[in-house]
Amino acid sequence: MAFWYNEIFNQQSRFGLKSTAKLFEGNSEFQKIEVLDTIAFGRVLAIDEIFMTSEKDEHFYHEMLVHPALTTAPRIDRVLVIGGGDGGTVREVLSYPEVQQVTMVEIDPLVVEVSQRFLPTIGTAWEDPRLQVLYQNGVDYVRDAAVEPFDIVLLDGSDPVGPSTGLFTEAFYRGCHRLLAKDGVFALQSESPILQRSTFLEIGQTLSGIFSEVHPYFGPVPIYASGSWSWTYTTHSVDHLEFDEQRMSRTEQRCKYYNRDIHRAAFTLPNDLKPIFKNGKVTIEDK
Ligand code: SPD
Repeated sequence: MAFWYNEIFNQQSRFGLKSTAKLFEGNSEFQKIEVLDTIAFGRVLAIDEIFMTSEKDEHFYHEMLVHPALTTAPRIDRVLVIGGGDGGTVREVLSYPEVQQVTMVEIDPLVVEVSQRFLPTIGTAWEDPRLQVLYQNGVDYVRDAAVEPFDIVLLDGSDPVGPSTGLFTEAFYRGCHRLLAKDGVFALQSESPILQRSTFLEIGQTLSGIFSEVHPYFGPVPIYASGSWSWTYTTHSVDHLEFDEQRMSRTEQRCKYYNRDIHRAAFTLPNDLKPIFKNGKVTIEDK
């Protein structure tokens, strides 16, 4: 018997998916993990009753998190991914032959185990020898790891509740900055610019105290609150609109959503954000 599975957001809105089966439900030491079979989006991963990813819309989120940074950074040899336990982000990163090493730091082994079992079309790069998966809290890793700098740091976490709360703090962003090469790019998911506007703005404001340039960008993720999502690209020196032509032309041929026109359009600011994000600087008077 089909049933509705709802994500209730801040007790203010809800998004429901008609589901035909619950394929998995379990609790790790950190969170509740579920996999549903849904009519509209195929298999869906939910954590603490928040939609994380689905077979049919995951490409919007993963392509947009990864490719703006990887098509523009001067070097992409070493990449750090914090979170991303479903495997979609590292799959996109490892599509670049230039990438030599990817370190993925995921707090919850059960997310990876469940994703490998139930979402094999999302995590298709688990066996890539360039990938190292560490099960550790990302906050501790970026504070303590004694490693060579990374060319790219990507944050693929959940909303700022439960184990992800620490991923929205200045201390965490400073840790990412510590591990990033001087001419590197840090890109992160930065919540809905509509329903989580104050979180989205706070992320930009905090990053602007650490990095020289902060550029939010936007796109659809149909199963997330409001469907309208943001990511933020932050750097000291990289031009976010200047492509490595070879990387871009290969990437836009293989992606379902991302291409150079989407890239440019995604960084276009709506009128109400123009006074806040000017030339990579952030000025917030009223959230
Ligand atoms: N509102 C949900 C935000 C989740 C962002 N990360 C999802 C993980 C996909 N790899």
